Amino acid sequence: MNSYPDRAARILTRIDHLATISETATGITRTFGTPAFLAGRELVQGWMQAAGLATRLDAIGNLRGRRVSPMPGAKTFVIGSHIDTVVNAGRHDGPLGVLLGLDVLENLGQETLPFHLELIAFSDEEGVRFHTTYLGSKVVAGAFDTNLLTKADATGVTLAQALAEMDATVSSRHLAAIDYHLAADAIAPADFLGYFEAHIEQGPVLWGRQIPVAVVTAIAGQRRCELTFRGMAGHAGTVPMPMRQDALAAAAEFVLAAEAMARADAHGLVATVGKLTVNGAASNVIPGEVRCTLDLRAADENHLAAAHDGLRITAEKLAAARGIALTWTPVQTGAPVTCDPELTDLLGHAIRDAGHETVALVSGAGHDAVPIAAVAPVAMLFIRCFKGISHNPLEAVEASDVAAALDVTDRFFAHLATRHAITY
Ligand code: HGY
Ligand code: MN
Ligand code: MN
Repeated sequence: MNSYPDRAARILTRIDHLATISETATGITRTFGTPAFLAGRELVQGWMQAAGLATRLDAIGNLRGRRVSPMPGAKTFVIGSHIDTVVNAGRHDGPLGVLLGLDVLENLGQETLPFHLELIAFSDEEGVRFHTTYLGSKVVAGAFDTNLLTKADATGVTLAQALAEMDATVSSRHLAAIDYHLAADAIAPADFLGYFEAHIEQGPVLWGRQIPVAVVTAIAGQRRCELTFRGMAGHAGTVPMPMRQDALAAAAEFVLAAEAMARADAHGLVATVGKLTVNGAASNVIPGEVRCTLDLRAADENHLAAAHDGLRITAEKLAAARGIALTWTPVQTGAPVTCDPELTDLLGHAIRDAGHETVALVSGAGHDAVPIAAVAPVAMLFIRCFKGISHNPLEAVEASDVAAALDVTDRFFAHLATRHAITY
């Protein structure tokens, strides 16, 4: 068997190779369905096929490789993460979980598993292009809303058109029945034994405590909204201040109100305005229309709902006081998710066996485990990352932490195989 340091080194070499593929001349950006995304997926598919996995691309563009069990009645256990990225991304967010999963499959040897083991590289977890996350894992979970097929990206291309463009081999007949194919790509709950995802923590706890890995007990809920502030464009030199309906000043007041509310919160609420666009922007024009996003997260659903509703009231009041019309559009609502206690306990057991302290964390970041948790037990392993930095080119991991994660994951699947071998 290859040593954990050697296996970790090869994973990181592959991550570096994948990171050279981007939509942009500098940095890493591979959003759903773009040529760079397709090239990156093709690279990973080649590695999966070289490992002897039978691979396929499903109707939403997920890359899937399966190790079939000969056991009668075997169910499917999925290991995976995503291969799409945010803009100017780090290189580990997603690919580390996919390539660690591939390495675990490659090093399983010839032993017979009592379940099918399917590696999935999900096609769209970040939701950058179509502003709705988990497209890939929602299909696998049987939770894909076909109304999303009409969602358009910034250039007006719909998701359905993007799917047609992504895979030239897809026939018009296939597209005509895309609803059927998307539904057929789900793993039925009765056959879905469970899901495991390894992912960088994307937070500062493990870095601060100098611990390589942690179990994830829950994933925070999310509220994503789009806001439009409509005032009155005007001449920057002639309109007296009291007469202005400055949409950008209103949006700026909202951004600071959202930040102040989250800073004052005692239950871990976080609020982010990640995108803000001034329509018709010019230095000598009073902004007439501004659009921005809002991303709210909290571990408790009621607390999240109360924060969302409270902030919306604040926004409406500050807009009215400025003579600004506000449109508040919910984009995505995701309830908090609890990881499966049994699987998580098994993972904690594997961490202790590997000689590490068992730390339990709640994830502020969303993951493909979120939609899957509705139909199957999920477990997640966090891996320490440099100062907790993510969604940033500075994202980095230590090879020794990847080696530790491999050791833990091998043990986790050994425990899982033992447990399910008994039940057959
Ligand atoms: O936004 C998130 O939580 C994740 O990176 N999709
Ligand atoms: Mn991720
Ligand atoms: Mn991410």
